[in-house]
Amino acid sequence: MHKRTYTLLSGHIEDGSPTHEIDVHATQKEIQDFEKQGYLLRESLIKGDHLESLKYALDRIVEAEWETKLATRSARDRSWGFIPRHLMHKDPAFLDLLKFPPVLSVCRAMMGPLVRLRGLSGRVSFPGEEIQDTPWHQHLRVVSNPIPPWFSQPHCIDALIYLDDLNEDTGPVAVVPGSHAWLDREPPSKEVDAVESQVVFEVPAGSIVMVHGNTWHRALPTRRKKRRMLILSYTPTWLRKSPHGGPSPTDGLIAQRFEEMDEEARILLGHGGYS
Ligand SMILES: O=C(O)CCC(=O)C(=O)O
Ligand SMILES: [Fe+2]
Repeated sequence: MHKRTYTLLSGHIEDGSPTHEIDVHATQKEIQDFEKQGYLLRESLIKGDHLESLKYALDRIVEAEWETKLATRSARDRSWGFIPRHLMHKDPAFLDLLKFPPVLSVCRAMMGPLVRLRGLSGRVSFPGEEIQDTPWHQHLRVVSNPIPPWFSQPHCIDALIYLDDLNEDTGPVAVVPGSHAWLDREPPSKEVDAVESQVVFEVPAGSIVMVHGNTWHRALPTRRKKRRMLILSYTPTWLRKSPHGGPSPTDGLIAQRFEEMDEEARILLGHGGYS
């Protein structure tokens, strides 16, 4: 843990240049490595009751949405599994992750104080005839080739939060170190073969792998046991929320609680925080 201070250069604003002191839940070396490698592994960060409450909440959402999912689904040999979206709108255990310091403080250390939620979704994969894994992919697919002179490189940090142990039964996760900085190529489309220089993680439940949104990654197949994970994602305030899953619900938990939320929460939810 260390402190990092960022002062916003907004001196023309009457109350001066706001200074943000961040208690970063990582060492300086971890932050430097994250910048260079495009990923940061935090083992067993979520424990005990907190971990159980997240598993419980995700199981309830899977139960509630399962029928609709099955009804709209065609038979396939291979799929990503079940990806419930907009989780913060659906359960207080998820809304509580909005300001989760071990993730948020690292996002602010890397991207500055002005960050917002890009989304919180889940991924639940099951063993069975259909292979459930993901091909190589990256999350920020907005880079053009060649890079235009005034291209704004988007940054985003995705915390891959594992609620079950990752192993041969559930499926490890693989990332390619340094790939976040490759702006001239994309991951091999639809492929699942090993990529040279990949690292593969088998980690205990409650571990988090933070990745830059451009980092190439993939989940290996779930072979023998159900596997549950969450993706908690932040970008600078001036980027948009994730397009996946369509518009945010207007009648969920966030709509109900918005009036009583503080300014920090509102900014984190995409309301202001830039000029
Ligand atoms: O399940 C995992 O380990 C990663 C999932 C993933 O990359 C995704 O859903 O975008
Ligand atoms: Fe992903």
